[in-house]
Amino acid sequence: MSAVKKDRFAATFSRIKDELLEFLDIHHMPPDAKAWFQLNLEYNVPGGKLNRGLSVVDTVEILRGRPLEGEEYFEVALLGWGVELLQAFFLVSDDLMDSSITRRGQPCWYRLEHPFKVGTIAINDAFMLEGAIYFLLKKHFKGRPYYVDLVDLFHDMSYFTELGQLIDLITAPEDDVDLNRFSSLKHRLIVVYKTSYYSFYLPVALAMIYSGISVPKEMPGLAQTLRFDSVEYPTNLKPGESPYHVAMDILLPLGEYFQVQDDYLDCFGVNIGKVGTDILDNKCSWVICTALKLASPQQRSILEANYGRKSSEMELKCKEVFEQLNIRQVYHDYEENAYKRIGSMIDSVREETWGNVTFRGDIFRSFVAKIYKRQK
Ligand code: DMA
Ligand code: MG
Ligand code: MG
Ligand code: MG
Repeated sequence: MSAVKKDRFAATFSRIKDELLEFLDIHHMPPDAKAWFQLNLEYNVPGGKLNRGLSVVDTVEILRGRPLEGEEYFEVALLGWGVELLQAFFLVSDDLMDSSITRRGQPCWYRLEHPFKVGTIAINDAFMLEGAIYFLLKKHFKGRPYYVDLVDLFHDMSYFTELGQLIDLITAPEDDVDLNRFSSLKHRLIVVYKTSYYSFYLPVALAMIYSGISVPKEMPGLAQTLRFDSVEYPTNLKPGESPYHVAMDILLPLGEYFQVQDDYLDCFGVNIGKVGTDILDNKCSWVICTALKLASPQQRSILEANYGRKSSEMELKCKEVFEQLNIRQVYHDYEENAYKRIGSMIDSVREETWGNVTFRGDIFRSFVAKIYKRQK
């Protein structure tokens, strides 16, 4: 991805931050509160890959067929920062719930000791990151015809993500390992809800709403091509009811592929900016679901005895079984397959023009290019 594009997007953060902090001044918040929120924003919002935020800008530019400039660029970037704020809200809470150690190459926010001890105040900090989204939307978009569509979309995507986090967490109880709970279908349900909606569909749908593509009476709730009773995918797109339906049909499976990468890197990645915790946390990850399909009864009992226990020796035992089962190779095959399958869905997208914007498959190609063969 072009570093210039990322730098241009990143440069708009200081104005976003200033607008958020100004609100605390207006409300007579004391200097220590302002300093706390400022660090919360600086520590948790801009330090990632920024793919989600950049995708909003990229998508509007592809729809319009021209680069964005000036205030128009800022408005679209602001929607992108909305997605990044939502991501920060989810990550701060996710790290607490997953007992994670590091994130983006630094200690997780809840573990911060200096300049102040964060601990469980991180819960309120997460809520404030979420609140910041709606403050910004109101400030910049209230009164526009599509304001309520933007707000609704952020609310819906948040709720779906929370459903996903719920099933992720209750499928991974701390003191009750039962590998029978895990399956590839369960995995799909978890990852589509906890990751695909907010990471993939949200940025594109925001860009479409902003660009004036009319919102159908019923926004899609679930991709028509995605099934939860079979791991097979239909190979061709059914004609979508609206471009929003087409987008969801492609982006939910793409998000599933992205989360499979995240699960793989949790176990096998090096320098991914975070320490993997899925084995210790008893998570229904792609790695364990795949291993269970291939394991002999003996290998399965090693996994039964060592998965989901808070011990790094036991974690290593699980990794040994994963190596014996050649999970790395299975992953590379999965990736090639997913890449081809999603590519052919994108090829079948029909171009459609709405006033001065054209909905086309290139929107999705830029997403695939951002994640194919990613190492972190
Ligand atoms: C990611 O799940 C989902 C959300 C909503 C943050 P995860 O725990 O696998 O993410 P990570 O590996 O980044 O902790
Ligand atoms: Mg996590
Ligand atoms: Mg998690
Ligand atoms: Mg993970």
